[in-house]
Amino acid sequence: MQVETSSSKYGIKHYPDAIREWKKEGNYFCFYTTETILEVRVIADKIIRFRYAADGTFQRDFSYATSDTLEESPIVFGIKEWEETFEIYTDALKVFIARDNLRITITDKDGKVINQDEMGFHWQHYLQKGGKIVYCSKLVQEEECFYGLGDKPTDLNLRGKRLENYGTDAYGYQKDTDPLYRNIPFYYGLHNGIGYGIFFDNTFRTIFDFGKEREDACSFWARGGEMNYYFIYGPELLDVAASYTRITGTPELPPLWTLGYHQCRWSYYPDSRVREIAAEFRKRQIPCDVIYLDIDYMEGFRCFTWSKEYFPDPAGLIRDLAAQGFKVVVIIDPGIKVDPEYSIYQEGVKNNYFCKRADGALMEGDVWPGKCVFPDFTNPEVREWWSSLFKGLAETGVRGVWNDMNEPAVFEMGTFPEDVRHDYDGEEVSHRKAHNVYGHLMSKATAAGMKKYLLPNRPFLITRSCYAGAQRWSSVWTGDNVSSWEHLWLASIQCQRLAVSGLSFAGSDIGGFIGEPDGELYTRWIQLGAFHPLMRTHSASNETGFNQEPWSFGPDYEKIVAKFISLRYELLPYLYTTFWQYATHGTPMLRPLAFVAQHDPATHNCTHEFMMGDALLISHVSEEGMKEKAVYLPQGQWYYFWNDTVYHGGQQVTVATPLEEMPLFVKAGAVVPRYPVMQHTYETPITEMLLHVYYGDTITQSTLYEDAGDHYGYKNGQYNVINFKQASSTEQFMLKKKYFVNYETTYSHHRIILHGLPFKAGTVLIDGEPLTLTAEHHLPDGTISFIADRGFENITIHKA
Ligand code: MIG
Repeated sequence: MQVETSSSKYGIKHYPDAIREWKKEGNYFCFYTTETILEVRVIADKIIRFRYAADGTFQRDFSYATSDTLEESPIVFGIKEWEETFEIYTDALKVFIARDNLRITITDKDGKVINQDEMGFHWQHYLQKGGKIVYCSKLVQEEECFYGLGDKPTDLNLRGKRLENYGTDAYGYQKDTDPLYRNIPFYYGLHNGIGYGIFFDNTFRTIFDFGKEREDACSFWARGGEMNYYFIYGPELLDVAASYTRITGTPELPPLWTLGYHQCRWSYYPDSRVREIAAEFRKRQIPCDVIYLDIDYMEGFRCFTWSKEYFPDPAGLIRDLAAQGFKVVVIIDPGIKVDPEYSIYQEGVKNNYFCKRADGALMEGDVWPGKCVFPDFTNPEVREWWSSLFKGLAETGVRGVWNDMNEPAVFEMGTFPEDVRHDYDGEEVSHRKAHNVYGHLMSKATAAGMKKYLLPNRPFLITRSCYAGAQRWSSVWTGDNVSSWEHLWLASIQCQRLAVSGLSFAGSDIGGFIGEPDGELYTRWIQLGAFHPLMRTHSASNETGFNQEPWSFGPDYEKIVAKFISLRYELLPYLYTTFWQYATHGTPMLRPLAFVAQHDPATHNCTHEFMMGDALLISHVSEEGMKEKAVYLPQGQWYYFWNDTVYHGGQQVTVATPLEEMPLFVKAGAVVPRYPVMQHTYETPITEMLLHVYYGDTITQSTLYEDAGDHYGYKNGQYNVINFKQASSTEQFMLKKKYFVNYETTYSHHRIILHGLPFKAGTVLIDGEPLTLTAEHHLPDGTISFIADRGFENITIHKA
């Protein structure tokens, strides 16, 4: 019997009744009620997947989010039958399923509640549109905080908010605008020190309510499709993040140059202007690796063409730029101009590659080129074709592609009407189901093409819209933001949130896309951007003629901007190592404070501070005229980056914030690898790898990963992983190194720069060999600097 409880404009809600039968097959269990079936799949001891067939029939089990390499590998699991419940257990979890109504309670091994259904799964007929709306509601636990959901421009903790996913071209969005460009139906809960995650793998419009409608309920639903979610247990939030990334996939390593500085504008043209910009960087000695070409490089905005007037010789331009150390990234939109003379349009029409309306007419809409049609990227054959179109760009020398407008955005209509048909890999669905994966699959096909034609080089892709899992092939940016202080603050939150939503490789348009920043705002934004995985200045300045380059605000600002871009380049080995951790373990590169110290409630609502990697804590300045800033430091000891003052964590400290500094701290004990300053990656071979070692009196591990920075040798083992362990005391400094090395570096030695030694240094022993420190080893800033062979294994310094 289905129970009627509430009715709304959507109709009666249906709830499952009692379990009548169950079965076990391999690692999954099915529970049958009168109409509803629940499938519980044990993916790993901390990952459980729940699927509900509302009226007895499961839909095709198919996902654009999950990684092909996801293995279902539970070690220990089983089932127990209790009077009122079934209990499925693993090594880490107990899942109780109520016999009466299918409601779920998940506890840890000791019976502590992690997550519990309120009404649990229920559904209703979508009277206006057909199909079903599928819901799941959970109880909000005591003091529970919620995180995740991709690019939402709102406070980090989502408690009390309702948000939805339906990719939208949100030009000039503001705080709390929703939805934005990306669709990431994944959130975290944190209560009583326990962290978990829920990934609702459903591509229809999804809505999440974190105790807004009813304070004690957290619910999520979709306007179609199946209730299908992965429950992921931590208890550490960072482990939840890693497991989520295991489900939805990790990226390959990007080419090192993509971690350099990117300069973009709508638009740099003609070619002479691009050359000027490049020359300006080198003349002013401001490092830069990448220049972007926005839509004006094309002939009448036709994708895969070059304007004969503005770019008569693109290969020549790109070759000359390459000689100066620049890579070129070009934009490609989904809209294909309706033009019977245009080969891409012809091919697409001939082969039926473009999206159609329900009545069979082509889906036409206006975008930059005028009237356009749009490839159906949900069709695998169309993806193949699209990938093949990148051959020309790759041969011309283009090293990266920028996918825009793929929410999809259409002038006037906003996006496609819901009746548009999509192949959806053979399923034939309406736009309601395909909307949230349109840009996702466009970027997937683009990345596949670029990868194929750029081999042996690694490709680079940046996309505006995507669904969960796009980190496997793309980076993202936060879209059309505004030159305002509030937006600087939002950029920080959005990039942190993207990082914990699987998309670490993200950045904002530095300085703001819409409007004109002043020198102070631009400088503060560069400071933040220097610690974002993707560092790109971009602006819509072609309308106003305004310039947004590092030198646009006068020499005083330029000097500081150059200092931070240079620092970014010095930190490249650290950034690259952090990327490697993300690519191999799924650990987010940016870590909100709550993810670093979840047992400390003072971190739970912290929005303006985060860690980049294991060692650096950033608390950027996002207020005009700020002279000092209060920063909360988690437990432990922290060095102030600019002067090595040591602070004790677990408290708020205040530091001065002159424009040339931003609050930046290094975790005591850490080893931070640095390169000498370069104007672009591979400018000259690295002859010395600097190791900045921060004395600490607890045992601390640090890592340095290195490989060729391009190509795929690392997949055949050509890389080095060097682990440092500092185990110092108040009497003795001790650094040990353990390594796997299989890649020949260009440098033969390290320069050790030791910060904060609390005692007078006696003799240094490098693998037992004594080194007597002289005045020249003691630098004016208080550090001790000396050289050690690349192969050193331990360094000891006794108190004098
Ligand atoms: O409707 O290509 O977000 O970065 O410069 C505007 C022009 C289209 C929006 C992107 C922006 C890009 C711009 N595009």
